Amino acid sequence: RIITEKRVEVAQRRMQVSEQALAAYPLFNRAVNSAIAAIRATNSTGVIAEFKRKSPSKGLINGTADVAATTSGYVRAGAACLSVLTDEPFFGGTPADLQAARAANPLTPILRKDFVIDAYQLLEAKAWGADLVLLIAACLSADEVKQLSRFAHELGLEVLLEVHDAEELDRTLCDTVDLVGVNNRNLKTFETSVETSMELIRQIPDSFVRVTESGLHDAQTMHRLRMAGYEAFLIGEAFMKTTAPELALAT
Ligand code: IGP
Repeated sequence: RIITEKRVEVAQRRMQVSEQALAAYPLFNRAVNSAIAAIRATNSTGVIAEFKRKSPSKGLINGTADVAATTSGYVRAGAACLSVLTDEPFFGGTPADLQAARAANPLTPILRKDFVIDAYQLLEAKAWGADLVLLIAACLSADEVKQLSRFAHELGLEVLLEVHDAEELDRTLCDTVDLVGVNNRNLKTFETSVETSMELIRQIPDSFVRVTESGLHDAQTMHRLRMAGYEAFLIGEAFMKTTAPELALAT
């Protein structure tokens, strides 16, 4: 259902803004900030801190947080990388959120968090100031992952491939992705279990930056995941549900 709606959404935006117009955006030719480099830097926390107003599983998480203040607070507190939702129907995100996060954090890598199904969205990501994009194995064929990740690389963007299980990993992992994220959230029940990450780590070569995603909220669990091989931790709700998300990572 999400994919069908995305196709309509992308077709509509493409009619308003052509590929040529995106390529003329001032940020389109900027040098990107490498998420791999930021995550692997000495002293990196490995935290990928997410700006997310609402979600299908939790409903409204935070309706008042300001994207520039929140993301720059994350960075001051040591986030290695930012993730900004641009999906409006399900997550309440907008292209303007990504652009505001970019303007507020010139040196930090930013992930465009959306359901990418079309190369046009990669041009948008570049034009809006993203440094990396998410490809979700559950939404894409192996060929699509390969083609989209190749095109992302041509644009200078890094690629985070998201998987939920061994089947998705076997089917879609290819050497044109840079980071591999294991989503602890079961998309059917919306429940999270870090055991998903613990089980799949063995099957992801350490040449990829291995990321554990969703349901993370305590240092002890993160330590366990780091010992298992995870270099990065994608965290949204635990920060956004507080009254001052810009301070949440520091505390
Ligand atoms: C963050 P959490 O439980 O900390 O808010 O999770 C992130 O992993 C989650 O927002 C997410 C997501 C996605 C959202 C993971 N994959 C794909 C939208 C689409």
